[in-house]
Amino acid sequence: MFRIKTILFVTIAAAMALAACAPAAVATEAPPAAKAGLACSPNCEYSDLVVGFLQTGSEGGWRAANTASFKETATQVGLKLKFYDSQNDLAKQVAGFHQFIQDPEVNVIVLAALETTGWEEILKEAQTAGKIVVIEDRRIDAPEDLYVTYIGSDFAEEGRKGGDEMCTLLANSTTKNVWELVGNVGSSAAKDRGQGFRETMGACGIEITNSQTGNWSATEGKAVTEAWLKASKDVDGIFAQNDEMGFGAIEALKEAGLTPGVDVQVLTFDATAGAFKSMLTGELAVSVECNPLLAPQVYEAALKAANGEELPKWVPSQEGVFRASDPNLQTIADGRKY
Ligand code: GYE
Repeated sequence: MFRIKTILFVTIAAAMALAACAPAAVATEAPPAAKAGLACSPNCEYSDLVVGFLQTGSEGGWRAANTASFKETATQVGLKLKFYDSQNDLAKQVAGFHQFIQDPEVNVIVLAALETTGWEEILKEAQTAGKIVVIEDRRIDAPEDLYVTYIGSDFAEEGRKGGDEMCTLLANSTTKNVWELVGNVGSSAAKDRGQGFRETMGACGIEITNSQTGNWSATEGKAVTEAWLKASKDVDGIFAQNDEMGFGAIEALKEAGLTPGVDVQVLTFDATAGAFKSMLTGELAVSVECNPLLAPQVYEAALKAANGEELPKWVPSQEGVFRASDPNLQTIADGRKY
């Protein structure tokens, strides 16, 4: 909360200074949207939407697929997309949010939140400015009446699935020591996957004996695992909160003379193409799917809101679990879009 409040104050001050010098001519034709839909309601079409998308930044295969989904679908449906790369920096994401609130052309704002907390005030500002706000990918802790809907995964359920899968993987292991590679601290994906895994891991006596953020990256995932391996090789499973950190851990295990899939079971989340490649070698044991192709549902929700329709506050994604032990894995991999 304090982080975003400070950032907000600085940003508003900067924005006011900026607004003072911005040419009034910037104002374009799109009128600010009414609370219950846009001015074109109830006959709004995708061509009436100008979407400001606040992406987190670029982390790995999942994020690249998510970004591509927004850019490609915008072209397909014929809406104007203003893409903002927050470079995994919360201050930049807040500044971008402000920029879109002040942009008269933008009538829809889509947020993939870097952190769950601190969004209430800026959401109120967006609402006052008549912007339609849709939350995608990561949930936030804010009153639901401040945004149209959240479209994204049940990360806690993914975590619970992960705990169940790790129990199966370690069924014949006398010890069940698991190391956790966490996503960016403060994000809902990281918090909820960790909480969900801890809800089900107890069923088979798993213990998390190391836990640290690898910030969704293969490089950091490898470095963190290397440091742990220098201290001890007493590990039976790696719970990596995304594919990339899992790939890094696999490299570290091999360089330490351990065989992933034999000595240590590695489980990840996302199930990107890279995960299938690694599962087909047997190095990665399981990947719990998280669907990045969310743009069609997000744009559809924005259009419905533009036409004054009420929407359910959460549209959870449909997702599965993929295992190296699956005899049809190659066929499944051949049919994947990301
Ligand atoms: O698991 C990870 C990405 O928010 C679900 O963010 C997303 C996560 C995904 O960096 O790979």
